[in-house]
Amino acid sequence: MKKTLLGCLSLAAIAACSTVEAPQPYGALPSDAQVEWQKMEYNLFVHFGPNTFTGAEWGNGKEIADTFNPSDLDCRQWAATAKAAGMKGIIITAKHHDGFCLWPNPVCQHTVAQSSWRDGKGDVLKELSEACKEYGLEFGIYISPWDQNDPHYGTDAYNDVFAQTLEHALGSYGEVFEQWFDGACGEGPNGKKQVYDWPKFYSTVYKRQPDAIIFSNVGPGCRWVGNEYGSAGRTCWGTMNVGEHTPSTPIDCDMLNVGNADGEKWVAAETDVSIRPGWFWRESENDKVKSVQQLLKIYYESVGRNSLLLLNVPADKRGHLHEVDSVRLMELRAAIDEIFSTDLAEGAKAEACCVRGGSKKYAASNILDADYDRYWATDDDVRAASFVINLPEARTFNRVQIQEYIPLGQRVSAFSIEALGEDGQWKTIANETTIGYKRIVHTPVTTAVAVRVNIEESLACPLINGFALYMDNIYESDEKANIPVGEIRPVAEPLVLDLGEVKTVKGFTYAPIYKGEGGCIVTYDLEVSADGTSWIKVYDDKMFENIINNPTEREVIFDEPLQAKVLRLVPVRTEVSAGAAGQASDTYGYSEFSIVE
Ligand code: FUL
Repeated sequence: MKKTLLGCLSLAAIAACSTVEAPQPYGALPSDAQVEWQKMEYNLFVHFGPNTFTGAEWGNGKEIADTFNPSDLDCRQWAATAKAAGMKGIIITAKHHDGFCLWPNPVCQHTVAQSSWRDGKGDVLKELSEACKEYGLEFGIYISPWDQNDPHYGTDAYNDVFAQTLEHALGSYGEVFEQWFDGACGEGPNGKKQVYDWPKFYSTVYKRQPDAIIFSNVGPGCRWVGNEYGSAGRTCWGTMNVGEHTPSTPIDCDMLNVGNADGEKWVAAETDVSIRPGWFWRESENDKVKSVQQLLKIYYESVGRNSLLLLNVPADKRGHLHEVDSVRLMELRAAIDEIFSTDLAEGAKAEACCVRGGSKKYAASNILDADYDRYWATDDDVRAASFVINLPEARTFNRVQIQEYIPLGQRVSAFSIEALGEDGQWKTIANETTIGYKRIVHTPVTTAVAVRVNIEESLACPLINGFALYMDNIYESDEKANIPVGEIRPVAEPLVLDLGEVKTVKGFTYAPIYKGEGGCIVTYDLEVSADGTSWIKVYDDKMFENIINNPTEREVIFDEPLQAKVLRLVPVRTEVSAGAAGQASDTYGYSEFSIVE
């Protein structure tokens, strides 16, 4: 008591001793589980199933159970790799669109139990959940609602089968941190239409896993980022107006990418992207694993933009993460460690234009301490404010990391960063919009003795709990890496490739344009000719699986090599992405149409 009284004698401490009310939460708030989920930052996605053995991106549900036959499944290798890569959890495709279950699902006849793999006694979910426990990783499950095998699909009965499937998968393997609902459905105009019972699915998940984060296009736990190339919006709100949308209704992908200021629900963006062009492993893509440069770009555009990165590394036919991919993950880890190992704001002192009630509890120094739950705050009516980080000496950096205290809501909508040079001049080095859980801003290489962050607009009084400076000498360029440029064409104009002479052709490749601009060819006819006048149809209404969401180059190899002088790729169905669903478009983009010799 005596000590407290003495403390209050100093003027500075008077405010500390008086009660300053804590800031009120603002807008839609994350649950504790959502905050913990966001803190995970970087997780592993593993696509594995019959497609691993057939080379398909989307199976068709007609694969026999024996198709799935890993020669040496080793989930401990996946977990050890994820752990060493710095990831916090693993999500496995327990059931993809082909309907095959990687666990013995009692309500389905198309599972590991019907296969001869390990005499029908194998269980990937069991093995992976145990490996996750052993390595201290969270375990998550992807289950596709779209099912091309289940005989009930397209009828009400399927909703019960699907709910029971969820109940079994989520109730049998201990804690599940995330349930992933894929929104894709490639049935096409004549396909089966399923009216999903989403409320039933959600309640089934929560019954078994009350704290699970449910992923779908629109949450309720977290939302899809709106693309499969690994980029959250430069403006990225954790909140969004979900409105009447369900996970299976078409939705504006730009809205998913950016979210909504003041959005009615907290559904932060999850950035799912594959380390390879496709989601499933195939031999032909062993040399197409993304480079460290490409992965760093993805890291900055997801973790650095208030999103969680879910990086897919597919398991191969052995049931291992392939060595090319695991080496790349370690290279990425080493790069991230090097970039972020030294906080150049170390030893700095923070000051702010204004502190909530003049109270120490909300002082600018909270920005620099390591305690997540201590933050700098201003008075309630403040919408613009700044803080200065005074460095102990001139330091050189090109990354500024800022964190907002999201448990009380995301607030900042515009901010700038200035640097004080050794010449005594302040210079603006960045103008940005949102911060959120974590924002890593790229700036020019800057040498400064102080850095000032000006919160220019905030929906409520700003709350900042983290700041750091880094120097990245590894990432080379902000230019979009390997983005194909091309042409947008009307559907009526097929792609024609004249080889000039008759050649032996093993197959062909088609690449759309980045982001699927102008749409993609989803289904096509392929015709070949030896003279340019008489044509043979090689494929009739064949599909580039998942191309609208993942508009990467596709290689199609014919069953037998063909003799051809001219090839004609005739679009049948062209679509633009509409949140994992497709909407017809009357144009399509292409950046490449070439042969495989
Ligand atoms: C998409 C699916 O169609 C892909 O096959 C993949 O699973 C990806 C993560 O989601 O919508």
